[in-house]
Amino acid sequence: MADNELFPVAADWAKRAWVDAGKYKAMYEQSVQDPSAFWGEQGKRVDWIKPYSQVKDVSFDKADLHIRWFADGVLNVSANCIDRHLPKRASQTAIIWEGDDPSKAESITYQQLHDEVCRMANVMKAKGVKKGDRVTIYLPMIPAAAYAMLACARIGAVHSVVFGGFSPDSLANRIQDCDSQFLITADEGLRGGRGVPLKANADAALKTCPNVKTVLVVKHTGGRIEMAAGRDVWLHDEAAKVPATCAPEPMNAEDPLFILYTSGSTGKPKGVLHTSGGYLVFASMTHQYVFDYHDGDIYWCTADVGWVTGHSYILYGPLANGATTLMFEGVPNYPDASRFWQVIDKHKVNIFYTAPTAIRALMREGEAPVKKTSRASLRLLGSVGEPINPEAWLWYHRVIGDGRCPIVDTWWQTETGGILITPLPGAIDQKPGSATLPFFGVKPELVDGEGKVLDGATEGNLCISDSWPGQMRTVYGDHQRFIDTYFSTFPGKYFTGDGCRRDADGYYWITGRVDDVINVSGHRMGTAEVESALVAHPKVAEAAVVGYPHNIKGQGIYAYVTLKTGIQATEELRKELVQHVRTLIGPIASPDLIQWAPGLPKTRSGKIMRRILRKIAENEHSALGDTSTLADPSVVDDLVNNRMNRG
Ligand code: 6R9
Repeated sequence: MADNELFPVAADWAKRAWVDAGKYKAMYEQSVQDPSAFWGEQGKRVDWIKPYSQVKDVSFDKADLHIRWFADGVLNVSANCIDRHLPKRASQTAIIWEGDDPSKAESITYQQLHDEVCRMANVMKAKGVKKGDRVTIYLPMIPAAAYAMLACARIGAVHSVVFGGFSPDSLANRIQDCDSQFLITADEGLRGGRGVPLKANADAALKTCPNVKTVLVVKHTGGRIEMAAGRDVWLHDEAAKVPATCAPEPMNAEDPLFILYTSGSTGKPKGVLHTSGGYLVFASMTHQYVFDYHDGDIYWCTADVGWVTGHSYILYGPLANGATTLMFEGVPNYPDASRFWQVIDKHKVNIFYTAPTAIRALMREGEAPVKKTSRASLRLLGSVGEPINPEAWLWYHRVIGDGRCPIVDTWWQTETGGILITPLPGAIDQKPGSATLPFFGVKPELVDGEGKVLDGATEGNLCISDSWPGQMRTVYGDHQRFIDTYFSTFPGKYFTGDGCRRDADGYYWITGRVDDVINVSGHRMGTAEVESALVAHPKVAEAAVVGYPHNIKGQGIYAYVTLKTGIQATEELRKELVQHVRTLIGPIASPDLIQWAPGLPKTRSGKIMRRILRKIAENEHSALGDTSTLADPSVVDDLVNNRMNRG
């Protein structure tokens, strides 16, 4: 794709949008020249119980690392997402819920949201949950998930949402890591017409979580489940006993709001910790400007609340802005490949935000399922989670948006809390495949392997050289790991783990992870996690996992497995290993391909040379590079000759 293929901002967009090109330049300049003045002003977009007098207090120096924003301010996030809208919006729809079953939908007004959140908050209080306690949420995409998160925010409890697709083991690890004693789950989830046994999974997880005292269960499908006496209670029973008002707890700006676990290149998933004030200011501001959100717009983000995109752009950003946000329980291809577009017509969606993997999967179905819908309400399209290939971008633009809607390709991470690099639709010309330019206050830098900052058109490791209010504050329970992971590779800078190219126009093109993290359908997966699941199988001696290009998922999971001596490599065992990984981590971690490896390429000091394994998986045998430093170069020939056909 030529760097100069431009989709310029349309004249009507420049006129109606919050920000046009001139304003972007002026605001961006101010935001990086004088961040304290800029954010001091922007911080006023949320309501403070006690206004802040300090704005930015940050050091990226690893000897004195600290990140504080609005540090002496006091606020409550749930009051900002609900109560302050009530005078004007009590009867406006806050959440449109669209069920997996197309005949099921609900509209929840801001008043109803208030009442439901207060009841759930009161139930939690009655069960002993206090400010600062961690609460784990393992729910499907139903309104109760939003109530649960906001109820935590209301009473100052710290939520940790665990994606409903994770296994009992993954759930248990996350409960143990933050020692949460309160779990909110549902009888079952529903996706594509099939039940997801959430309560049964939770029961299995809790076998190793003796500290969990209470499980609050939401009745959703009505499926049969076990209720443990003395531990498990139904939400509807408990909610009937408490009032529908609950005073919001005054919280310091730097009090934790939530923990969200995410995969890194090594070790167990990290508990990314976000705090209250800066996070909310950043989520709400980015939601308004990036999606050019105006009063009355119907906004739909298709993510799951189990991921950061669901936190910032289904819940906190939109609700802080008094928006109508759509929450979808189902999947793009159920009952058929037209579902997304039908939902858009049904609810007159104006702004639609999804992931490249969904676009590519739907693109494969052709234009017919799209063209039988009108999509006339659509004004803006968004993309998130992984690089969007220009072909998918152009299809999204031409077929879904009928050539009429700008596309915001938003680059960000769980760690960043909100969008950092993106076009603003009224200000920045788009190029298919580029996340374009930084948001206000964001200073990207590309550095080489030695940490030297590279200028002009170039390619390197993407770092951010100064803080923004939505930045994560620590890894829960392990501040040293926070420093080591993000601030040690390139001292004085936040290292994103992504590679990136900058073109002659200063546009950023994310090229993917440069560490051992792979991105499968927009979900982050640490190769180390999949490897440790594989080697936990009694027949496996050793395993190495890498990503490879996959047409729909972006990256697929390619596993090299060495079996223990005397174990037969059979098709059956291959299936067993896939199932084993699904059981230990969850379906998103299923290896797509498993290659039997009599040996793995290792250095003489015993390190697996992943670079070589990656090249073999990518089918780039000619680019294997120097293999002479390997302890046994002949293993490479075997791996190349027996490479799996990735189809
Ligand atoms: C929001 C989210 C973060 C990683 C990130 C990068 C990739 C996300 C992207 C993108 C290219 C985009 N990523 N958005 N790559 N273009 N627009 O996805 O958070 O789950 O933490 O993943 O996803 O590699 O480092 P998270």
